[in-house]
Amino acid sequence: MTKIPDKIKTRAAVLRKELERHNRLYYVDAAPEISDAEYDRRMSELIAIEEKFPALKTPDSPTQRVGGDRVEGFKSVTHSVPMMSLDNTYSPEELREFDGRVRKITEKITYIAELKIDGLAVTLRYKNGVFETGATRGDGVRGDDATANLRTIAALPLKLHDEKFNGVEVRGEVYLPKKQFELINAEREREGEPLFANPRNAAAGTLKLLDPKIVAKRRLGLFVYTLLEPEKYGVLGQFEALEKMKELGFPVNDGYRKFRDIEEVVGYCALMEQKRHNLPYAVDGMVIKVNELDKQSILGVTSKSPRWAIAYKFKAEQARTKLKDITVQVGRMGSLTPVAELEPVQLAGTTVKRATLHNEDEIERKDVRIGDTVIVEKAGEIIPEVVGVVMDARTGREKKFKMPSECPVCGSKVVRKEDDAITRCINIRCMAQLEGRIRHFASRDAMNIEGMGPAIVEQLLRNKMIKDYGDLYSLTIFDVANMDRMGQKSADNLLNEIEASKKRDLENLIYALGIRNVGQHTAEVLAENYDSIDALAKAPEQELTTIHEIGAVVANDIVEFFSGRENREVLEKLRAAGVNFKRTKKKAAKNVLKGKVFVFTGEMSKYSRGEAGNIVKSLGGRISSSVSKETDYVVVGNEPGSKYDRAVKLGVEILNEQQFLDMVAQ
Ligand code: 3BA
Repeated sequence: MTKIPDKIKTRAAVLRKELERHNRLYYVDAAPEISDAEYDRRMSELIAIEEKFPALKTPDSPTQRVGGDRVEGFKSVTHSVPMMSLDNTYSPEELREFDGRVRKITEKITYIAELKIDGLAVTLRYKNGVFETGATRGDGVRGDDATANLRTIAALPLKLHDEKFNGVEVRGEVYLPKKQFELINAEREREGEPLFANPRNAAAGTLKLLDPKIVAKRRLGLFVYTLLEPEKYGVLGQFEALEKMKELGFPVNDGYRKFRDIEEVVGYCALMEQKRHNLPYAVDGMVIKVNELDKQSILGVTSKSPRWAIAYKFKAEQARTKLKDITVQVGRMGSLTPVAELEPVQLAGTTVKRATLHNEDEIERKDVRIGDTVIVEKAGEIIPEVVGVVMDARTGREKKFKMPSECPVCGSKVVRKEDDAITRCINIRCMAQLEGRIRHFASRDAMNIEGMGPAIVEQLLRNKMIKDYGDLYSLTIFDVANMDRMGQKSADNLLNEIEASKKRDLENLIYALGIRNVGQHTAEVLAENYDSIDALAKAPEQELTTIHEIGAVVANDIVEFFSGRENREVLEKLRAAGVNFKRTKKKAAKNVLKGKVFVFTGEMSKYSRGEAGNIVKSLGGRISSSVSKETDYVVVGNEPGSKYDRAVKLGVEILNEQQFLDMVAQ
């Protein structure tokens, strides 16, 4: 029996208590104090300790929680058979060419035409008729384990109708119904979060969420279309495979049809192209497959896609309408975007009144003028685009557009740098930017000031109650209670939220500052390398670039940010208000791997790369993707790649999985 060092016992106890508290804050109080990434990091650390000293694995440990499920993270999994991709075609002519290629190699075939669901490919495994694991396609060879999130999909059978086939694997598409997509985007708009461009991105984003409870609320859908090891079921073709999967209880989209002739396929594609807008989910084309399995094997595969299948992509839907005016929108980073104000027109099931014109050069290139009749297009995206002008409809009375020389929001001079297509307002006190900056500061992964919605920020700025985010901390109950539609209780809540935000972690504050090119991940890296805002503000550019993952551009942006007089003033306001500028002590104390560079190669049995990486980072170490003289350790799992050879050659210390686990557990 290994003796457990006291240090480890204490650490495990502290982690357990902390994790339980954060779990409660997250699920019960809906008021998390740390980011999901930070939570995962602490959880990984506890898991690592418990693996090393199983005696510490008590039934009440948060690692043993079932249902909480945030434990899982996203392990990477290697697919049993690689998930291929599909070649695309865009015209009936290309479909006929596909048919020609197929018939040159084999004959007496039939085709199955299926709807091409605009979603995310997944693979699902069942053991003894029970859903076991599911993963996303990833790069085709390896994907992310998404079991907990997939389990929330109502259409996904947890138990099959027939249990006699042990080891069933099917593949299909997870999608977000159009209606859900609109609801989610409407909510994101209210919260001031960036919108999803299309249902596919929204589905992908949803499957990546850490909390299956939120995933469940999004109501994802599922259709399957591939049955692996079909011979096991005695099916001879794709048609029978689809029928078999239905029998087993899987959701199969009923748009599939069998045809003998490519002309029939072309006709069916044209029909569905018309009908697709009546469907409750997005369909971006058709998939045409040779039905017979023996013929499929004869046709074989190329390096990335089967020769027996092809996708036929629908054209983006277009409409013709009149361009009444061109207005200019100022984005939250100061970019000026020309927007087409249109005579309302029906397009892909919605009314379109505005469309983007991207930038000055695009307007020039397409020669778009005010008063033109234009073609607008919507390719599954939410923001339609002006793709061209109907030149025949031109009268000569149309007016050319000129980009304003002043910002339409603040009136200060705008600049367009050479080799930049975008015109920008560079006044950091510009309302358009200010609103964005403050909303960003208050957002969930930054200072997480709940209740600081767009309407509130807009009012604070309009009434000149704040000039920057530093002023948020001097708001009084009188200021807040006097705002429109603000009761005493919500005023109290908002002030409490602002007060609570003073205790956020260093990484949240760094992210909240809105330094150009410093996203959440970079902010984390910086917080791991510097103890405080002051240390970061003093860091020379040269030193910053030596940090792994911080490049020259980011280093420059950071130095520039902290050298700006106005920014410094705002920082002083934050300091005076008592906002936490320092990394919490605990984190500093566990920097046992400080400065050590790790490279992973091969597969480990206990952790995915991401998890192992998080452990290293949580202990102050760094991860690199390639072996060099600067590498301190190469951790070698099963089937290591060339990195192993390189480590041997360079004489870098090599650890096996157990040695690595021992190292991180001490
Ligand atoms: N059928 C997507 N791939 C599909 C199995 C092949 C295939 C798709 C399909 C390769 C859809 C590529 C990713 C992948 C499973 C690999 C469909 C759809 N068939 N109906 C021929 O509806 N989007 N996508 N998925 N294996």
